[in-house]
Amino acid sequence: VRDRVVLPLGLEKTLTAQILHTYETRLFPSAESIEIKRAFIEKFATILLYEFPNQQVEIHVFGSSVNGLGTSRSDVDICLTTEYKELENVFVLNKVLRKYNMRTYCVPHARVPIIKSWDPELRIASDINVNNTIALHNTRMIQTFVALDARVRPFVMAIKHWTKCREINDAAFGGTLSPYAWVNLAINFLQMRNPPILPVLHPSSQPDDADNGSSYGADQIDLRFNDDIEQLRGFGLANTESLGFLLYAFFRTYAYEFDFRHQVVSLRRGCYLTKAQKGWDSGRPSRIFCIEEPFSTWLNLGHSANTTAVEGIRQEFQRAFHILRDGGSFDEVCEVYQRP
Ligand code: 3AT
Ligand code: MG
Repeated sequence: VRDRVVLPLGLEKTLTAQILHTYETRLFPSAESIEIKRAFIEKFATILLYEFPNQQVEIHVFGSSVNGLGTSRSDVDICLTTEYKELENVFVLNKVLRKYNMRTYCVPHARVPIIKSWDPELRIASDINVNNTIALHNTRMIQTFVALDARVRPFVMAIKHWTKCREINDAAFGGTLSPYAWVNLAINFLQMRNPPILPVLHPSSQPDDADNGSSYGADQIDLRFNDDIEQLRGFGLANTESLGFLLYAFFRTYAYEFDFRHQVVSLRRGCYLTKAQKGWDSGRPSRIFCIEEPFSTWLNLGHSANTTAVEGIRQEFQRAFHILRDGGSFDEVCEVYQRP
């Protein structure tokens, strides 16, 4: 494997062009889709105002529709903030939305309870939570990374696209990894290039690594990170690797180099930690593929994938790597998965 580190220059250039082509023609969100999202937020705000005229309820949009990594088909992730505690019961809002013909269902027992809604008029899906503001911070963190180097957006979107086509991007129903987990993996990879393309944004003082979360409540999370884009701009310029090479190296890394048994991906630190360091070496089935959540560091974003799922994901990395190594195209890599 090691002697295949270099992708022939011709292939690298072709691959870069293919990624950019897919990015520009299929991944970059259309003006129309952005307008639909805006119209949906406006409609939602009107409904809230009408239904809860005496309560202050604020709408915050997070996730891929604002972090720069969404496509035309991405859903809208919404966080409502309010002092009106009754709204924290997802069934309350669920009932309201149904009055307006939204198709909805509740996921009340998730770590973050949400309402999943589909608006048949505007044809748009959304996930709505109430008063869970942590994702607003990690959204701003991802926005910051995306702004720092022109390669980040097409690189991460290409990976998200591949995971969707290969059906390995569904934590809740597919038992694989969430889009957010994949984004963490992709950004950490860019931090670990030599020279690095992306910096570490978080302060080096750490919550106790081996902590299992018991002493950290949601209100005690350290939310600090460097979001000074102007100061950080140009950080990755010493690295001149192309998109094609980066994608090839990404697949190779996770196909053959990353030590799933012992290593933990940490975007917070911009490196790999060990499972032992984090106290994650007990062999639990939720700790096969370890990706540390950058703010809530006791959470493993890979918890949804069990041994079989991780084996399937590794096979996908190997498949993608082999296709590119043998001169195949990005379209072949992203061929829609055919169930056996
Ligand atoms: P799509 O474009 O919708 O596929 P996305 O980037 O919106 O991808 P997700 O739908 O997985 O990603 O999640 C939406 C946001 O929710 C992303 C992140 O800000 C937050 N989030 C998701 N999972 C977690 C988690 N385990 N811990 C903290 N925040 C999370
Ligand atoms: Mg989303």
